[in-house]
Amino acid sequence: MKFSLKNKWVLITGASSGFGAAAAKAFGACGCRLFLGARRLGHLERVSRTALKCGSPQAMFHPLDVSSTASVETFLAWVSKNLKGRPLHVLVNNAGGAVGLDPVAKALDSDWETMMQTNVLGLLRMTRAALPLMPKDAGATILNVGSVAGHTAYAGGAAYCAAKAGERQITRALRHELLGSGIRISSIDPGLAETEFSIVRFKGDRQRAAEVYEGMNPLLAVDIAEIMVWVASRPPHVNIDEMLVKPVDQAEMGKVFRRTRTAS
Ligand code: NDP
Ligand code: 8X3
Repeated sequence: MKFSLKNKWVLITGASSGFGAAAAKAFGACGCRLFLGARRLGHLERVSRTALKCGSPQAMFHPLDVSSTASVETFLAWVSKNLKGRPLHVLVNNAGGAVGLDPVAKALDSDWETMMQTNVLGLLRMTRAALPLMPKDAGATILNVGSVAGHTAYAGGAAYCAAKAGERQITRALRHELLGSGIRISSIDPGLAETEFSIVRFKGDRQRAAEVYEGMNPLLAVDIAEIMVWVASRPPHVNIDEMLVKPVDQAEMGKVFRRTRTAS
């Protein structure tokens, strides 16, 4: 039997764009009440309005920088105040991404540090701070966003692949730690998806970012958002441990089918 998400409280990190913004819409459409966090408040405000239009009874937002323990704690104190003792049912640890595609020999400390701070430490901090608010009964869910990069490795991806492999291992460790609590935990690991991901990776170079998806059909943010909702709405005794989701046009990392341009 499907688990009803109606009126359940859902916290989404990285809700200002991409998968996080699409998740706000998708959970909102299920009647969920939302806590949205990211650094860009203007974007969060727009996402909140859209989620309300989609059917969310409440879509609140607050600044969040997952790379700062103080910011995470302030954010969770705000969540706790607004929950007023009610439980947080779903935590979506989505904030993160890649910065740079340089080989180790040339890469910058600052890029490595950002990737570890967001994808790894941010996820740990958020989970530690949110767990006390999650019900110790059936149906609560933690959804961690991993990547195909956590399953393989590619040149220029050392730190990002390590970070997403870290996410996968953290999810697995938590699966042990949460045993008996009723709290479910999943890693959703997408392949190429056209969001702001590549624009961020290439530090604003939109041309280079667009080339990543040229001639192929990438995943869309909504594809992953729908999967998140599906995972969280399984019957409470079902835990989807890991999901590797790639576009049909991507067989492996770096092995992508691209249609040649037809002359017009
Ligand atoms: P986007 O760049 O569109 O979204 C990234 C989100 O993370 C933004 O909302 C951004 O918000 C937020 N974020 C980044 N750093 C921080 C921070 N320090 N504190 C809080 N929020 C932060 O990319 P995606 O939607 O694609 O990325 C979402 C997740 O999916 C990431 O973890 C990424 O690694 C992963 N992923 C992406 C894939 C892809 O191909 N697109 C494939 C596999 C995994 P803001 O800047 O406003 O803070
Ligand atoms: C994002 C997918 O292929 O750029 O996690 O590493 S990839």
